[in-house]
Amino acid sequence: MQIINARLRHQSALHTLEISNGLFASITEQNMELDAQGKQLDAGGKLLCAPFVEPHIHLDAALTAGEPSWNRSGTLFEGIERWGERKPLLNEADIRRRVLQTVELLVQNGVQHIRTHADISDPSLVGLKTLCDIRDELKERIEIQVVAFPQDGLLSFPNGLALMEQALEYGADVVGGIPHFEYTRELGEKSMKTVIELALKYDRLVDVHCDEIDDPNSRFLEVLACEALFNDLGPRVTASHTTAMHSYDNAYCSKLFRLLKNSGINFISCPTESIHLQGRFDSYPKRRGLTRVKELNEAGINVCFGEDSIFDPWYSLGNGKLLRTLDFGLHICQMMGYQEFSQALDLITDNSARTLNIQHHYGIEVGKPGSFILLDGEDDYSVLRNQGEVLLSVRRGEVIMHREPARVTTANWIDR
Ligand code: 17E
Ligand code: FE2
Repeated sequence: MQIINARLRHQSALHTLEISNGLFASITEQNMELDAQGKQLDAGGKLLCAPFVEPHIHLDAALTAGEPSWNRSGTLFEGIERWGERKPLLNEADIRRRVLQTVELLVQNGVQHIRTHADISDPSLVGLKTLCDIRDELKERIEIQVVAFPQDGLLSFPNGLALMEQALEYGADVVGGIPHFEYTRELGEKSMKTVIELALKYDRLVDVHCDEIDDPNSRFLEVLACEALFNDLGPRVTASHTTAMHSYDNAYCSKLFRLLKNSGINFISCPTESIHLQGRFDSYPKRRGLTRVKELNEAGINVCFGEDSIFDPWYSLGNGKLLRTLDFGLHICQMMGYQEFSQALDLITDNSARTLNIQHHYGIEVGKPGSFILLDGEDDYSVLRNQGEVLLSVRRGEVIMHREPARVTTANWIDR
C-alpha cells in the first residue's frame, strides 16, 4: 500500500508512505513526480497519525446504564452499588453482545488499542474470562489488554486474593487494585504491596484505580509509586484516576512529585468521568476533582486520557470518541495554551501507548506495523478545534474502517 499527500504531526511537508508486509517500508517527503505503483491512497493533505488508544475503559459494564436501576446520586459509590445489582445477571452472551458493540464504536472512531478493566469481584469470573476470550479471538483486528480489576476490594471482598490469582492464571494481562475502597487504610496500603508482588510473580503490568475519591487523605498513590520504584517496575505501572490529588495540599504534592518522577509510573485521567463523579459531596464551590494533568505533564511525567465508561452505572453518556474526551480534559485541566493545543493528540496517542507498554510496535516509523488513522484536519489544533472525524483506520496495511465525510450545504444568507 502506498499513501500519498499525507501530513504528519509537527511537519509541514507532505509525505509519501509505503507499507509492505504489514510494516512501514518507507516514509519520505513528497517527491513531486510520483511514480504511481500498486494500490495508491490519496490522503489529500489530511493528518495521518498513529491510531487512537483507549487506555481505560470498563467493557464488561458498558451499555448497562439503568439496568436494573439508575445511579441517581451520581457518585462513584452508588455506581458500584448499582453495578452490584447488575452483576448477578451477567452471562457470557450478554457480555459478548455489549463488548462487541462497544469495540465497534471504538473502531469506528479510530481506536486500535484498548485496555479494559474486568471486574473480578465475582466468584464466576465470567466477565474476565469472556474478555480474555474476546481479546484472543479479535487479536488480528484489534489489540486488547485485560486488567483483573477487584471492584469490591482485593482484600476486603471474600476470596478476593484467590480470585485475582485465578484471573492471572486465566491470562489477565494487568493486575488491578482499588485501595481507596478497601475497608481500612491499612488494607489499602497492603493491597498496593500485594499488587506489586503479584505483578512480579506473574510477570504482568499494573493498573490501579488509585485514590478515586475527593478525600485529600487518600494517599495510596505514594505507596504504589514507592513500591514500583523499589521493585524497578515504574514504567510497567499505571495509576488511574488519582482524583484525590486534586485535593492534596500543595506542599505535600510538591514532595510527592519527586517520588512520582523518580518512579517513572504512568497516569491515566478520565476527565468526563471524574468531572461527573467527583465533587458530589461538595456544596459550593464544587471541586473539579481531576488529577493534576497539567502539572504532571509539565513535570515530564507520562499522562494520558481515557473514557472509562460508555453508558454504564457510573456514566450514562459516552460514544467512543476520544476527541471528545480530549476536548473536555483540556478545558477542565486548563490546558488551553497554543503549545498545549499543538501537542494535544499526544494525550490520546503516544502517551497512552507508553502507558500500555506498546510503544515498540506503535507509531509512524519505518519498521513498525503499518497502522495509522487519517483525521479530518491538518494538525493537532485543527483536528481538536473542529472535532475532526476519523476518515480512515488502517491496521498493518489493511483498511479496517473508512468514513465518507459529511457534506453540508447551507442556504445563501447574504446576497453577494
Ligand atoms: N469502577 C470504579 O471503581 N470506578 C470507575 N470510574 C468505574 C468503575 C467506571
Ligand atoms: Fe475506571
